[in-house]
Amino acid sequence: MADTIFSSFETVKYEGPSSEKALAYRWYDADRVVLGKPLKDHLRFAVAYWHSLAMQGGDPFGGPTIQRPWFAAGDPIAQAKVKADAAFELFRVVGLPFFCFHDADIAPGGETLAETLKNFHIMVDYLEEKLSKYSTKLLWGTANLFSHPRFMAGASTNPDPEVFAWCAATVKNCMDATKRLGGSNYVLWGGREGYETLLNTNMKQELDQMGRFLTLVVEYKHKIGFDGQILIEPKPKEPTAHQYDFDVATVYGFLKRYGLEKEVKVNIEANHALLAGHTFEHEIALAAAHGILGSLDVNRGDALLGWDTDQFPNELWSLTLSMYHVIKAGGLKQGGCNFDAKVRRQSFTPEDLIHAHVGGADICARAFLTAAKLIEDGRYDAILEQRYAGWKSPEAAAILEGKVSLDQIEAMALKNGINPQPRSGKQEQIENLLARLIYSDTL
Ligand code: XLS
Ligand code: NI
Ligand code: NI
Repeated sequence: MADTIFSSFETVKYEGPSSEKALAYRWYDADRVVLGKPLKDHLRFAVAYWHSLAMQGGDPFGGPTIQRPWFAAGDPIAQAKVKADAAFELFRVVGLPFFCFHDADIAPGGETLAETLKNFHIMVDYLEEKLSKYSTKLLWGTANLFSHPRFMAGASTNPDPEVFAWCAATVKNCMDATKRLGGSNYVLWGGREGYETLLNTNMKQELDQMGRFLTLVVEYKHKIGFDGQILIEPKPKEPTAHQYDFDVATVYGFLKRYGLEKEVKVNIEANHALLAGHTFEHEIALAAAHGILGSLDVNRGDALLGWDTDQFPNELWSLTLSMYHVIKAGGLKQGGCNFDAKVRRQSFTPEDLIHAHVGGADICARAFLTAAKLIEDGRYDAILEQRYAGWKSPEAAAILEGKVSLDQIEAMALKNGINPQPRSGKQEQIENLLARLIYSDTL
């Protein structure tokens, strides 16, 4: 096997909470059985190819800070193979079971569509070979329909039908590749699906284009017998002021509008939730309520900055509540937890990337264990149950079942002489209960 910048690192192991070793898992005990199955099957962690292998550390004020052998000049396909060799070694080192990629992360673009697809196919073959030699699997594939200038006015929402066609051809190939590589999901993040100014935008036309595109994707999924989930990743604000897939609620409305709510779910990203003015747990709970919870991009933002900083997660409170709602929704199933997170531009060593993933997986595992404990403990669920207990009465249940009309409810209310009394929402009591569990070291 080719030597890579990660080859000298041992695979990071679980050593338990008391371990002092920096590169060891303290909470992520992959084989520990919780709620009936191993932690690794609940969390299904994935490394993001773009942030870990393709990102060079540039920001609006400065160029690349991250030097990797595959960024040096050379034959682009040969370099893409060096990158893939390193990628699979990184997956081995961090010991996480999945990865995710965009077409543009794994293969260089070409001058034409045909050349771009040719490069892509060469690299998909190469990845297929890698997958046969390593235990890593593919969580999801996706297409980068936002970086190249051809997408500046949109991908499927572009005023130019040739761009729509380019995107259709690209997504078709990415779906074929995802199926071939055994992927569990196919993700669509509409990076350029939005607008900068309404002055040059026909919003209805663009939404209809996006609806048609997604319908084509769903039809093609069935045509090729891909049994993975199709997922939309909501995000507000970035890159355009008005993103069409703003948040879970907006995406659900869009899916309903185009009759796709049974076919498409969501990939929810923590920092996108915050940018939309929500919390991660809000977005997860809402997706679960609509039956469209698909997968998670776990990361964090910086409250002081307010853009998509894509940092590795390290905050326990919100993550624990997020995991609680995941468990309550029946788990992530074919989805997983993708580290859509990047190291900071000063963290340019290969070792920095390993520390990042170790910390990320540990905090998520700890959050999951705490959420499972919270559920087993039962006191929190009992408070919630109690709060809504009134709806269990036959009269109240009949209302929800649509068996009574507005005037019948009025008659019932008068007959019963109802006189509703205020009741405590018990917020502080719940917060204290959660705090004791979340910050306890015995899990
Ligand atoms: C960008 C998105 C992107 C998607 C995949 O903000 O999070 O990384 O996850 O295209
Ligand atoms: Ni993001
Ligand atoms: Ni993402």
